[in-house]
Amino acid sequence: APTAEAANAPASANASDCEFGRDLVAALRARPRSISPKYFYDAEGSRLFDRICELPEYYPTRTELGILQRCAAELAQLAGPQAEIVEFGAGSLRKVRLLLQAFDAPARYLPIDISGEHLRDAAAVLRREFAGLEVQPIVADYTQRLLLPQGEGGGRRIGFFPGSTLGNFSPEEALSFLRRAAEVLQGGALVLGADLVKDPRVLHAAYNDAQGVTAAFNLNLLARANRELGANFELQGFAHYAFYNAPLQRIEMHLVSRERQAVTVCGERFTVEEGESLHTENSHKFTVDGLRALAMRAGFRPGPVWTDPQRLFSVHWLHA
Ligand code: AVI
Repeated sequence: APTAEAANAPASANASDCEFGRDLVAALRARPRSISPKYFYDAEGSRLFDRICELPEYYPTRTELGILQRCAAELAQLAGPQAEIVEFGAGSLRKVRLLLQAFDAPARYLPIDISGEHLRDAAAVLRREFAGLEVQPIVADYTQRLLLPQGEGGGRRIGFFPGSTLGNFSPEEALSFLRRAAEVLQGGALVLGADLVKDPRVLHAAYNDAQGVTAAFNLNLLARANRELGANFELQGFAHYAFYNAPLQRIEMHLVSRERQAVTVCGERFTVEEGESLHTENSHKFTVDGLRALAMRAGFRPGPVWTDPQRLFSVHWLHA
């Protein structure tokens, strides 16, 4: 017989049905409230992120592309012939293309991504563009332990993790990701992009763009909950709030309630007070030395580092 609790449960949505529902309900119950930034990236969120990368204020994408263009020949030298490139995430065709073009007869490209659709598209484009390159997409969560297929050629295995996505992890998550990466890349290296600590005004502008694309990206989390979980968030009732937390060297993004309001998610009703926040993202910024020290703790031997003339962003070669 159903328990009293089960009998009272709403017929429509059930938090335990999906990870997003479960995590959002847990976030709304907790104090302070926070949720993983991975939930930004549904189709709409990924489209908004692509627009962020083109914004005049969002310097990381442009700057990293410029650095990669300038250091590609040196990366190719370090990698040697017939290297295998393992990309953690497959969101940056433009960036990996620079490596594939510069490397000496790259043998294989293994993009790892949670979205199979994203991977298929990326793989098809690169197969057409690079005849002779074996493209082997892997549908997996690269933050978990990975088993990669054995390399067949004699080349080195080179990991690629651009965009400073490492900065979206907590320090503990970053360390354990790097530890696992060092294991799977043993004998090869990791090419890692890391955004640098800088004038807070530059950072503030990058996450508070004039066109409001970053605000829409942040608010899309609530829109997504309305679409997927049957939640009833009033988007106008929440403000995008992003600031640089200097002691912790990170941009924090929050959604702050403009008024006292009630919301129902997965059949559970929550009250959100005026001024209360849901913490949606951290974007840690690094110093070159700090990043190298972190990489060493994870088992890498730091190699050359490249930056842009304004020292906004850095690209690291880390021997595994
Ligand atoms: C994906 N990641 C590195 C971006 C960042 O800058 O932390 C996500 C982002 N959030 C707001 N704007 C961009």
